[in-house]
Amino acid sequence: MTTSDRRSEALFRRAQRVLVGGVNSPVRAFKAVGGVPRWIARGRGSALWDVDGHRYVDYCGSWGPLILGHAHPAVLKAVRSALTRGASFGASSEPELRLAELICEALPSVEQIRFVSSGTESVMSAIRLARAATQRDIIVKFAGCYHGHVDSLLVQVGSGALTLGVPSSAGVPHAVTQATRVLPYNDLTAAGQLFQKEGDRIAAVIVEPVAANMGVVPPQPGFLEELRALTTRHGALLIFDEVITGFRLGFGGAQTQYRLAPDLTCLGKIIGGGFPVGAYGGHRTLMKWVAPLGPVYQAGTLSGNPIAMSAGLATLTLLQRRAGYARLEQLTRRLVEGVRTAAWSHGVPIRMNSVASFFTVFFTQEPVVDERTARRADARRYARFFQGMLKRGVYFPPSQFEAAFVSVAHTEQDIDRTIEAARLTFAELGTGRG
Ligand code: KE4
Repeated sequence: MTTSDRRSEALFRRAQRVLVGGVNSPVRAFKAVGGVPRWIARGRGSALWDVDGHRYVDYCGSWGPLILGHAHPAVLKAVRSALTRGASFGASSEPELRLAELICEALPSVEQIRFVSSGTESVMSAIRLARAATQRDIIVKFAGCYHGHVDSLLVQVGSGALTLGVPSSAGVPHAVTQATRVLPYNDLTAAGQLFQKEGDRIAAVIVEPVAANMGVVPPQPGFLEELRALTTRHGALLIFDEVITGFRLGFGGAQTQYRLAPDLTCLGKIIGGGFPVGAYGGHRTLMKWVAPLGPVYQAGTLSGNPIAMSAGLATLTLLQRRAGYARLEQLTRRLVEGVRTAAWSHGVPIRMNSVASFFTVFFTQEPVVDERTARRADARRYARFFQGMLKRGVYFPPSQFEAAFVSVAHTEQDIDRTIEAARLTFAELGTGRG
């Protein structure tokens, strides 16, 4: 720790007395990258300032919600105005209706939605709905995909039977994961074999249409299309977890980008503009199973909270009007190319997977197409890269297995500065000093 991290270090030490691990979400503890987790004083646009006064170009973006950047004036204005009318009513108010209408207009497969307060809640609810609507139990997920801390999805492949899920977290009974199957991402052979064996018992397949939680791993051509065909053929539902890709991969999300219609869509992050939010939705014939219309119970004190709804509405309205996606993707492409060139010119082999405005720098020479190849990347070298960038004023996600995000607030200068920081960091890594 340098003296310049003194306040972060002091706050982190104090926090460990009253907050588990000093954090409210594990990845923030910097265990994967080491060093002192930076405590943030404020953010604006593409910049973060920590409590020791350091400024960073931010590519963590609060893990995805801040596609407009920090403290966007339009979001601040909407939230300030909403706050003057009260924070929460436990009753319906117009912002939730207007945001629902905007989302249903943007996503062709979504006729009705239900707001909740996190991505985890949206996934948990969608799974319960899928099981009820199909009267089946088995849920299929993909290794390396993360869908929130839903008990039945905190699984890894069990030994022996290739697809049987076994708990990957303490506190999750085996009984809860017995109806979960785990397949390799991008592996249609394995998917076909599982459906051949158990297709008539599968309630749903849930997939990140572009995986981002093993680092960014795009779907290979035909992967999503075949999942759609398999689920349709066997009477199972297809759930797109678009908590990250929703309104990130263009205004219509991955389902519009890939021209596919999932049966259910899970959303979060961007639709709340940085406030606690989640949503799940689909065709009204499916959604009618959910209380108060149907027998699937799901509820939430702060679901549809007017402040979060107002922030989401301001965010999506601005995205819809300005459609800054082309510029976002151009900036991201330039950044990815610049970082890749910097690495290879210093003899540091990396692979960069990027889609739209999110990407991952993998420290490996082989293509990263699933969790197995992602896990072969050198996470220790990523940690040194992370620290090298951090000391040069660039804040990447503190884990090799996460996505970095560009926002509409990022400037050409930010990109140039990031590429220069990468060049200096790779020079260090190339000599083994970093
Ligand atoms: P939340 O419950 O954290 O709002 O959303 C869960 C979730 C669901 N689906 C996908 C595809 C997700 O990426 C997430 C959460 N993403 C992580 C980062 N990859 C959140 C960061 C954290 O856990 O601190």
